Amino acid sequence: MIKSWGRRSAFNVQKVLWLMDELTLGYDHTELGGDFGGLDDADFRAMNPHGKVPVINDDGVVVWESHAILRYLAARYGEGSVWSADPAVQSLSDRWMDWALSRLQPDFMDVFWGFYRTPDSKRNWSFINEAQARCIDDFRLLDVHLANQPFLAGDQFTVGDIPAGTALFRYFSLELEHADVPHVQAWYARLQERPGYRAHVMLPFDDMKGKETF
Ligand SMILES: N[C@@H](CCC(=O)N[C@@H](CS)C(=O)NCC(=O)O)C(=O)O
Repeated sequence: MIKSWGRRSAFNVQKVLWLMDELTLGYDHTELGGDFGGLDDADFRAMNPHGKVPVINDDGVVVWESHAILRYLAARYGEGSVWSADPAVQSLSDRWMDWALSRLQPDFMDVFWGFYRTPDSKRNWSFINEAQARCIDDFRLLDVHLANQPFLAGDQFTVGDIPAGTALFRYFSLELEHADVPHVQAWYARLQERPGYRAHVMLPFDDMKGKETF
């Protein structure tokens, strides 16, 4: 059985747990990091020298970095459903995974940390507003793409929907002005129909409000 580590409140951990549900994989999950601690334990560092979650161990194959884990699991267990063996087809997912990691996620994290995880009295509104504007641009770009197809790689849900999709719940939950993006909203509604999304991504996060540490 696959073993996985990481606090369930962590955005990057949620991506992995959601995919494992999509693939109906059995797994044994241990909460680690944040208030659970354990990131500096020798056993954990031996698996991931960076001391970050998520990490998985699939019958001796240890993988860290959330998108490396997504690709490993999808390629091993999801060919024909969330993964394609055809590099051209798979690239339709891959580009959105990499875009989410390099663009959307940092932009949204600036909003999330700057606004939600910073106590009111310490908020830097010019920083938040600037990050907000970047997020709105990102979501508008997604909106144009999703105007012609229900999922990021085409007609079917794939692993490519997971990274950007994970950002939607917290983004649309924040009491801030949001981008007017009907096609992204429709995609968000489609994702909410998926049990793995509801179970692992749509989790209350109010305990993080004003909390400046992991
Ligand atoms: N790029 C890495 C980032 C890993 C990362 O920064 N993980 C955070 C949680 S999202 C972490 O371990 N933080 C320390 C903690 O939770 O205590 C990935 O995608 O896996």
